[in-house]
Amino acid sequence: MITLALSKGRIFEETLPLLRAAGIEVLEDPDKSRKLILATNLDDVRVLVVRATDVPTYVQYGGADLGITGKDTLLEHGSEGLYQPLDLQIAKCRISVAVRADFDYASAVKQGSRLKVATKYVAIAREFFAAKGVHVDLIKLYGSMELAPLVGLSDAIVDLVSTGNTLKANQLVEVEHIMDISSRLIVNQAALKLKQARIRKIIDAFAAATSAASSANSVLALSSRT
Ligand code: PRT
Ligand code: MG
Repeated sequence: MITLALSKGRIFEETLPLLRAAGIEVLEDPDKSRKLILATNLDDVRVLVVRATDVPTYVQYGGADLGITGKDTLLEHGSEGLYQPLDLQIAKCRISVAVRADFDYASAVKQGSRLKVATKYVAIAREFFAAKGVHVDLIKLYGSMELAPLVGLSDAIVDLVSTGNTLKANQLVEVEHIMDISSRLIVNQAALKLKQARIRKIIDAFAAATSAASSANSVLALSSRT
């Protein structure tokens, strides 16, 4: 049996075409079913539906053989025991620093004052500000980071940005781009040894589908320029 851990929402949606390319069809829609283990068209492949932040944990401890997780989640969790063969180029976004439009971030950073930063990404934020030599007080939140500067909980947030609409709707502005984010395929290292042939086949099919999608995208980009 091959077990793949996925989170509901954007990663699930964007993974379906890759699974299809590997000949795998998930038989139930996780938004309609309450089941946490979903069958596929293949008797020896099943999908676990877990919280996005729990995907690396399931794969690390062998609850799942493979998983798909954002680079953001992986960096926060750490990648011990995990083999990362592929950047799937899905669920793309960036991780940024944002502040209230009326907050003078440049001076706050220059003056060496302590910056209060609210984030779910404590490890990423700590490393980023340490490299800049900026002193920060980190406040751990689990969601809706955008609220923190609005009510004075923090001066800044470190959060994911995709269209920028959430920041705009809350009168926040992006002041630093920390890094680009996309989702990665992760594999349990012991499972890779024990079930090598089967897992290799899935990795290869995902790799082929990912490179086909990226060349289709570059053709689109070229044709939209003419
Ligand atoms: O929702 P839940 O608490 O269960 O978990 P989660 O929020 O970690 O899961 P999910 O499904 O929302 O995100 C899973 C992964 O998708 C993340 O770990 C990222 O790798 C990736 N991803 C890509 C994003 C976004 N784009 C994104 N825009 N995850 C979250 N967002 C949020 C962001 O946090 C912000 O609140 O969307 C908002 C900003 O979007 P824009 O378009 O308004 O800029
Ligand atoms: Mg979410």
